[in-house]
Amino acid sequence: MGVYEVKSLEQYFKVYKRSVREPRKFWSKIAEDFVWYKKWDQILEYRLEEAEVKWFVNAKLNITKNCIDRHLAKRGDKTAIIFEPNNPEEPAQHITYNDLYERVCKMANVLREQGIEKGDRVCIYLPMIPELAVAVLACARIGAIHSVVFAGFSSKALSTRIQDSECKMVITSDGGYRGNKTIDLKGIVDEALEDCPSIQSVLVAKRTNTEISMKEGRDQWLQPLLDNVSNVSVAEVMDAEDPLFILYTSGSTGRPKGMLHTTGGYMVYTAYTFKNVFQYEEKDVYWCTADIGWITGHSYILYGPLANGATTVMFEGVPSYPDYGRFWEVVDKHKVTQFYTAPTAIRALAKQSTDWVTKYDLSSLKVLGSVGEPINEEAWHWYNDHVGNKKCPIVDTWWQTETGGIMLSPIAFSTPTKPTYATLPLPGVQPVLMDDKRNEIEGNQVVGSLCIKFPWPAMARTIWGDHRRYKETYFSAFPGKYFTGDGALRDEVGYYRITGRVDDVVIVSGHNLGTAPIEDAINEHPAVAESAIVGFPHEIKGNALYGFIILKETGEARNRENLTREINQYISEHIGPIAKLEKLQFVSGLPKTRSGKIMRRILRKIASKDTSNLGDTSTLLNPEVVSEIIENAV
Ligand code: 6R9
Repeated sequence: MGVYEVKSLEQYFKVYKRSVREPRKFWSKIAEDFVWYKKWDQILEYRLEEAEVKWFVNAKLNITKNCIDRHLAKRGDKTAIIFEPNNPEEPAQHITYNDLYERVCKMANVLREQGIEKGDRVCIYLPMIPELAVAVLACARIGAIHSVVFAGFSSKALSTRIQDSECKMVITSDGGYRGNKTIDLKGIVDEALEDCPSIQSVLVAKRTNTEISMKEGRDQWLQPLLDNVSNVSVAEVMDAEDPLFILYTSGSTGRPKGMLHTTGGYMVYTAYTFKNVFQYEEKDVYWCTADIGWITGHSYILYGPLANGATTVMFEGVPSYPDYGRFWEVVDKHKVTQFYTAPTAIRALAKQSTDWVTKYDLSSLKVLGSVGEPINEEAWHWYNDHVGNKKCPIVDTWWQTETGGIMLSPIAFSTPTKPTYATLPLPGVQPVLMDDKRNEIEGNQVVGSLCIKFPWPAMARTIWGDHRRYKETYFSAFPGKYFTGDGALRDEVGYYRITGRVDDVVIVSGHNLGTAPIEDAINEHPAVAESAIVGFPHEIKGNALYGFIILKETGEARNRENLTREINQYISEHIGPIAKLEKLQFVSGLPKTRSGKIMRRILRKIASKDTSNLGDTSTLLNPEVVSEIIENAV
């Protein structure tokens, strides 16, 4: 990957141009740096109209050879994974590349012994403990397709996902810790499996020592099986296009989509983007706070960092336990150099006193990252000022489960950052903005629907079992292009800013209003902690705006009428009077997905007084706020 490492803005532009002019040569050069059993016959074959893409055609490899084995000679004793437990009193574990090799080989042997073969689907429903990383990599080693389901999902959500991909096995644990809660994971699995005939066996890791029931002939404790297998295991020879994993996206409507990622392109892309965006160096300690149940964890806790021989932190807990200083305590303790988290976490922490931050020594930090949703200006500055001490570039990384890896982002130390902007496409990524008539919008200072017009190696290849849906969802709105579902603006120098999902645009009296900038304006009011704006039908204006607003504790005591007036004043000043709120409701929380995305679909229904069919709210992080919001709706 050394060839196209970016170390300055000038170099970025050079590398980027090359990647567009000769994408095949560009990616083949990068791919040279990996271990292949056999190299490709062709770099790329594609027909985007048909949603068909192949990278590194006929190449053979195993991704775990690249993430583990090849590091052993030079980095065998280097820490691959630092496991930081939920409870700060419990010692952290430093798992070296040698340890990881042994643990993955053993796990791979257990899976084989249990009858798992190449191509079989294995559902992994585990908390953020080392067994999760090991299970994922063990599947990859033997060519089984892992389907990790976030261990905060309900039994219903779990069984839907197991059924959809007809998994043969579930790997779970007796329980999981999350802050001061203990979650009965095995109980949830038992309930889910009442409805999953494809499952033949369940392996159970021990974490909480919770009393659980084991079903005879189906369930087994993992540890005794591991104790009885060899610590070497031959890696399966995989085709570059063999499936590596399925990951379900939270999709706001309809059935969850099982995005399928394949092996070769995904490996090359996640490794290259990790190295460049975060500028990882050999002695660095990198920490991404996501859960491995999300794409961010797949690509940037495990595969990308490990392919680079990095030290990656795996954190079991939550930012608020045992107190709001936990993130910073962990940064200090492990001397974290790159820290990658989500705006929702930043906003929650920014609500607390900065004493939680200043209490710890954060001087090890070099790069800060953001992912998952647009980062509002206020959160960006808080992150920059208080965490980065104005010395760490913030890489605002825009990408999706479907894209497999980061697409738009500053490259640390090269790309000048700009608050709320994901800035420029990474090398190899060709974004375009499209108008409603399906024309590409040229030039700068424009807004449109964000599409990608050329394939990149980590793109999802299909939706498991439903290629037609894949094609319809992503390749039909703008034929021949991948449609992201997001809107974006391109500023005067060509920087991109994601304005939110395209369906978050509300047309009020004929004006297109993105809800994100309005929320930004509102969030600048000192009494406001967070807000969500949706449209609802209005007799005269077509649509009007409904604001759901969470106040900071200090704001609670203030006169609500004055606040309403002031907030509208802020909107007027920042966006214009057209964007004023028709209705405003103060709420204690917003319905969010487990990955921290506001479920606007639900808010839209409430705002439209159509609460008859809210869909499945059980997978929300906080389903209880929904009834509170409905009760007090205006
Ligand atoms: C990686 C991940 C994808 C959607 C995406 C967009 C939003 C993610 C963002 C961002 C603005 C960023 N999103 N990163 N919006 N700025 N830096 O989050 O994948 O869970 O599939 O979500 O998240 O709307 O389309 P996923």
